[in-house]
Amino acid sequence: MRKTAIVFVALLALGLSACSGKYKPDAQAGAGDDGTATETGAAGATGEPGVPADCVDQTGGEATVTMSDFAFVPDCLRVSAGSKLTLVNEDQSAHSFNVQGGTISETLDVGDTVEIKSIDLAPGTYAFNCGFHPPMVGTLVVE
Ligand SMILES: [Cu+2]
Repeated sequence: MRKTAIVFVALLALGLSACSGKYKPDAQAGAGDDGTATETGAAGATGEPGVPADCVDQTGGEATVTMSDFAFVPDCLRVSAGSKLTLVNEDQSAHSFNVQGGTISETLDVGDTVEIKSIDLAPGTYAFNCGFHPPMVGTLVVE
């Protein structure tokens, strides 16, 4: 029993040293590659300042924002100017949806759905928020 354990430990030590010997050069090469790729990707993907890279694309003509757990879902969306926007309050509290500039301002009670037939905003990036809950904020990108 004891012999087996010693052999096992010895093999483990050999395995670890072999791994760590190989690991270092690979890790350094990988880090360099990753760093370069990330920088290139970020510059290419996020052309607009203040717009998260994971902003949800809803430019197909119909967009939806849901209010849930005191947050907007999604909290960043891309829409086409003139398209329909549906607001749904699935939360246990009333919320409002106010777009920067005041062109869209809606208050939704619990369970309410509001359809805005046409997003009449010039292309650009607009902040939106809930007037009742300051942490509830989002970004609307109109294309
Ligand atoms: Cu709210």
